[in-house]
Amino acid sequence: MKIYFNGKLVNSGKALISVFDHGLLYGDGVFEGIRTYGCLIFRMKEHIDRLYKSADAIELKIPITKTKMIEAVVKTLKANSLKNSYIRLVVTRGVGDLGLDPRKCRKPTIFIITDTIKLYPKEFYDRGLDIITAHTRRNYPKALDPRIKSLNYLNNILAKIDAIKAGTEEAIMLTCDGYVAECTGDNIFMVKNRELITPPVEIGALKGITRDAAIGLAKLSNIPFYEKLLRMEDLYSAGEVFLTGTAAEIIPVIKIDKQRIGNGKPGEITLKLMKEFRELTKVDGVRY
Ligand code: PXG
Repeated sequence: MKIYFNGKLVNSGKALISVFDHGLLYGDGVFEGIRTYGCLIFRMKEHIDRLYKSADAIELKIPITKTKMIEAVVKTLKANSLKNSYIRLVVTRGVGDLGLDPRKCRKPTIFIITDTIKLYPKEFYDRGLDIITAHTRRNYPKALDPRIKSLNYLNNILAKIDAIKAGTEEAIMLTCDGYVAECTGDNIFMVKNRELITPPVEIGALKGITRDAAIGLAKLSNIPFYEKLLRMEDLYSAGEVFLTGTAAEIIPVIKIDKQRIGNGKPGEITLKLMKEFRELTKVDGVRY
């Protein structure tokens, strides 16, 4: 497998990070997870824009232009003859010394991994997910804004451990004030009285590319949509709940904390959006 590593394509065994890289020492860096459907890179521009925004937010200047970055992604995909793949784009602060000082890192490290994608089994989509509320709260936005897709995912990993211990696939993370934020690697939506509702990202959630796509599809179908602060009680009493994410796409949730959601089956609006999203993945993106 070829990896793009600081401007060159190298064999995976040669794509090695220094132990002094601040991405490793401090989680000081940003990343993106992008998907290709056939030879279409889904919402490539949006992912690249979010990467540069995340970098900006941590005052990390990516040394190549967005156009060069897209070329690098395409080059890596082609070198691995991949279709229907997963792209991991990573930019770290680079090699520094053992101190925190980012000024010691003179050159950001950029690497791109393209690989096959690991998906939830089909029955999860047919039946819906059974999830829990994590004990771990989402990062406080004024400490580390969850809108930054940084390499520091320990907050999410701790919540993922909560999910694993409970025998579930995902966990809902609440803000420090107890409002629903998102899941460990997915955004969350509910449907009530045929209205679609999701928490605003400002309270502490990633502005998911799939989230935006789902909102766009709902608007096209004239499904009333709004952002609102949600408590767990709102989710428990929802007619439908679903998650959105690059890997998961749109996936129904039928149980939260052992409580049945709606009639315990994927809901009508969820199924409609799932179907429309799959159509969208055939046309929305950059071809290579
Ligand atoms: N919230 C968080 C915290 C995420 O990490 C999403 C929402 C959904 O965003 P997108 O843009 O993908 O719709 C994410 C993204 C993984 C994995 O392996 C998960 C994500 C990204 C990359 C890998 O579980 N989640």
